[in-house]
Amino acid sequence: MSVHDIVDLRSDTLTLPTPEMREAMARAEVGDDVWEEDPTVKRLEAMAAERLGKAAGLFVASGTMGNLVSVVSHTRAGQEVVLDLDSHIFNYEVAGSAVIGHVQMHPVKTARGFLTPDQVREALRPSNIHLPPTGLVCVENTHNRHGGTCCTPEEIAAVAEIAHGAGVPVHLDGARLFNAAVALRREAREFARPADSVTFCVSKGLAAPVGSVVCGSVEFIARARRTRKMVGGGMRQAGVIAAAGIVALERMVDRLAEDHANARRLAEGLAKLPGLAVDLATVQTNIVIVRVERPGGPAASAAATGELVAGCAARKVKVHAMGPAAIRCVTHKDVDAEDIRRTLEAFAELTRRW
Ligand code: TLP
Repeated sequence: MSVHDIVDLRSDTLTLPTPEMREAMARAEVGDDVWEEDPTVKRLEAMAAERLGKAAGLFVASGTMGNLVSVVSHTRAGQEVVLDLDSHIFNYEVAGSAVIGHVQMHPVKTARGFLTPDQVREALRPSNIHLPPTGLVCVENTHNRHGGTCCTPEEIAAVAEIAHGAGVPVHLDGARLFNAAVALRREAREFARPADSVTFCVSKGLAAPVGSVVCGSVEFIARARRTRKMVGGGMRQAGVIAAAGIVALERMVDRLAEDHANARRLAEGLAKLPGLAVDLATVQTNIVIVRVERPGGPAASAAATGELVAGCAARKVKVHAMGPAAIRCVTHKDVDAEDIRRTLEAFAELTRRW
């Protein structure tokens, strides 16, 4: 029997805080963090920086805020940011970097969500009076829209070498960096080493209710702290939420392997059903993207996608439509093996007569 009434696979952001997190939150020692006097926030920042091998950390409200603060702190108005076409920063951050930072995005189409060194070399602008100077290169790991794919520390290093050779810094959107670390059995700091700044989220698979941490050099984090204040992210007794982030880092990283195993089981089951396609090579972590390929062309597939999402919801399984003919399922600590079985059963029932 599943312990969950509803199986919610829409995102790992839906994870609920653990009892230990609630306890830590209730007991957290706090102060005013804008005055840099919250000991719990400082502890989370120091712990995060240490895990990522950086000199300093900055607690921010969300992954979006971490990326915004990083982009704005690295660049000046009129510069260009080179990044993958499917990246979260380009697609899902409400053009914040353009609105607040006055930078232009230079998106590049990639195969697995990761820029190659050659693509970076090609995208960097030469010095020419007509051109916007390149101010930053961004990398995303794991990659959300490509289905939780991971790149290796060596791949990030190869890209950073080109960027740094041109005097351009690198930001890593590591919202799910610990998923990549667990999947590839590498240390988080290995991925962080080539990057000048890294954002990771405690609010996704690590199950804290709120927050992300930006890590980088002392000088960069001082700038980022000012930018965070500018965007309204200076929080006061934020130790109440940072306390859960500490538990997330201490206790929730290793268990991500369970989420990956559940995602794999789900992906393999879905791939066998009629009219559904899953590229199993992309299922490296906790995200499964299912393409709906119903005979009758794109319109039939789009209609079938809506029917599947609604049909799953009617069976108490929540999944997320991603684009016109794809569904995203994300595993996390509030989804167990029995929930995966229920999900496969729902999809099997709905596709039986396809
Ligand atoms: N992604 C969310 C949605 O915004 C799509 C999700 O449910 O997956 N970088 C990456 C790679 C992300 O996937 C996300 C969140 C963020 C940044 C932003 O983090 P938040 O939601 O904390 O602002």
